[in-house]
Amino acid sequence: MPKLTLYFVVTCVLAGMLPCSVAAERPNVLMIMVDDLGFSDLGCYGGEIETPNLDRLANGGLRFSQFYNTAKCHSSRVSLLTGQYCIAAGDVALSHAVTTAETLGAAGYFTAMTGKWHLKQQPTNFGFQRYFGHLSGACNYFLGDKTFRLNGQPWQVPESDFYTTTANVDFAIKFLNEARGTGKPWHLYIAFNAPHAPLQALPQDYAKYKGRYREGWDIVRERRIAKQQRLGLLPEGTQPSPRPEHVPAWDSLTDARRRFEEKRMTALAAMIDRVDQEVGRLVRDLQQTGELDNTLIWFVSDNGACPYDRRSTHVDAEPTDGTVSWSDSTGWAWARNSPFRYYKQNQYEGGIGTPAIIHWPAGITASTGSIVRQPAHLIDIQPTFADVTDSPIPPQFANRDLRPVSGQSLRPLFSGNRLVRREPLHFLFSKDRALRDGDWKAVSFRSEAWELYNLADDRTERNDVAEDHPDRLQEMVRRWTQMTQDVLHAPASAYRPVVEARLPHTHREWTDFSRQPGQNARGNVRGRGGLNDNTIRARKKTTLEIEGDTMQLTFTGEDPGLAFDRLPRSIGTGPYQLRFRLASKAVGDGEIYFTTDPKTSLPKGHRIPFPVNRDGEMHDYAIVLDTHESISKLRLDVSEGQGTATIRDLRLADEAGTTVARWPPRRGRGSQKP
Ligand SMILES: [Ca+2]
Repeated sequence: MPKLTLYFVVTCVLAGMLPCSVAAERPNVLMIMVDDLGFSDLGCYGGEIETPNLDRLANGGLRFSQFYNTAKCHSSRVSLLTGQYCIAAGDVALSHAVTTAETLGAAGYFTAMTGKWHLKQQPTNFGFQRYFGHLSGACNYFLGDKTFRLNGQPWQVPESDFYTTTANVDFAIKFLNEARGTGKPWHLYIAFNAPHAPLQALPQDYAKYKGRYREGWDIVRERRIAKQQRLGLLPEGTQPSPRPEHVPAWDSLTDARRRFEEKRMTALAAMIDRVDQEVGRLVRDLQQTGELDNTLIWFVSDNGACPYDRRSTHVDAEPTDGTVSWSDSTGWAWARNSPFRYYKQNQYEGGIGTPAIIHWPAGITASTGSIVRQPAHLIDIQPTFADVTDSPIPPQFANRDLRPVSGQSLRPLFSGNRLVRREPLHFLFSKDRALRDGDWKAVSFRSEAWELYNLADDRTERNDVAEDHPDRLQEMVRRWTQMTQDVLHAPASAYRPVVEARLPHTHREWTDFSRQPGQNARGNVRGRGGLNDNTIRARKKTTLEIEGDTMQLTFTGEDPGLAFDRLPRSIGTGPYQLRFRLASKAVGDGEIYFTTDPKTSLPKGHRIPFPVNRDGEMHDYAIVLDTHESISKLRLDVSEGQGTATIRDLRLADEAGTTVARWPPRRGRGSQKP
């Protein structure tokens, strides 16, 4: 072997290409990310969907039982590419980070990407020398959209014979052939959009799964859990989470609902099967070119199965061309995240737990087909790539103010060793929060009261032990808050104290099974509200900090304000008065928007301008909202541009002056001031 290396060095020096001696030994790196795949969807994770190619990679490599993503599309992509938590990296702008393509590219790799980008600019602005795909978060699988690009230029989607999952691998193989011509090792990142909504499958794939989901989600979930137990995926004695209140028993559904739900899962299975077929096609290409042995293949999902049931058209048809477009089903999302609780966006295990497969015959010495049971996270990918390809992550980069990488190289796991985690794993997406520290996990549903679980014997988060371990929880919340500030550099609104929990948890975009199939249009369904229903949303260019009953607002540009997207049912019907105290040091007057029609998006609807006293002193306001219907959405803008304002005692009163809603709500258990 040393002789061979020497021969390469000599040849390369003579040819004037010194780096190729290293290149001959460094692995190729293939990163595959799928979109909204449930923890149990793959065969090797308990699923009945046929995924022989991915199963083969797992059996010839390693499979993780505790690999984490960030529970959402764009934030997972940021962490995968940068080794950092999303907000720390500069979010979609990646302004505080370098990507895997930039790191490996600087070390002599040929870099390419296909599929969904979902961040600012284009992959070709972040080190990918080749790119084919869509910049958008989702698109029609057959018709595409206007965001398709090929190597930085707009690309016209063909009018027929197009399907994104297949096109991604067509271009991947084309780019690999180019890479081979350069003699460099390569780094390819494929970001499949499947099985993200719209649920649309190739006819032959859909036909394969027809009739397989007639028994419904209760039975499918039971079978998946039984298979997971056979596979030894989770510790013996793991109890599956029970069916939540918001998912009805399959047997209780109407015939029309069952017909539609069966077809939705048929489409999802077909889309996932197609991903597996395309991965198989790519792996065969690596086999034929002799590259499979020294290619590190890494497969993950960006988040758990999606429960958001926003809009479906043509529910009586089959979704096998671009004219039919269906959204996800909360019932199937529950079954697909077996045995865990909750979904995409939630930081429970059902949201952040992903199948994760690593395959690298030349580099993995741990027993093939074994299960890695230590926690790992997308932030570990970039450090691992840097480690195994000898491509140091640069400490500085032109025009970017880099922040430290939080992930750690997982290379010790490749040889069956333990990884010593330097700090807890931090989770935050929008209002959903969690911290994983050793076996302990603190988690909050949409900034409602913190819960505490010991995952060593309760991976499925069934037994909240917050009341048994108040000191531990308080310390974990303190640590979460400190990391949110010091590691993520998140705005204060991201770590404002949690509020009291409203149980059972609900979300207005989960399937409303009392409606006809297809009638779950976004925003149609209201949550169960109480007096303290709280969904204040700081609009763009607005930062909101809450202290007691005081809301402190900072405006950084035009058109700032507060939105109330989910008003409690208890508000009854109008007319109402919106009452508040306001001290303004910002420019311009105020306006209120409201609508009584849930389908209407503000600022459409009613508008009420009002003058604002801008002397910085507290003044009382009472503005009449003249309607005899029930308001569904409200927006309060107290300024037209930059400045600061303080709002106190904000409440909605009925005609008699009785308060029917107030903001902000009371604080709940586990509140922790930074
Ligand atoms: Ca996703």
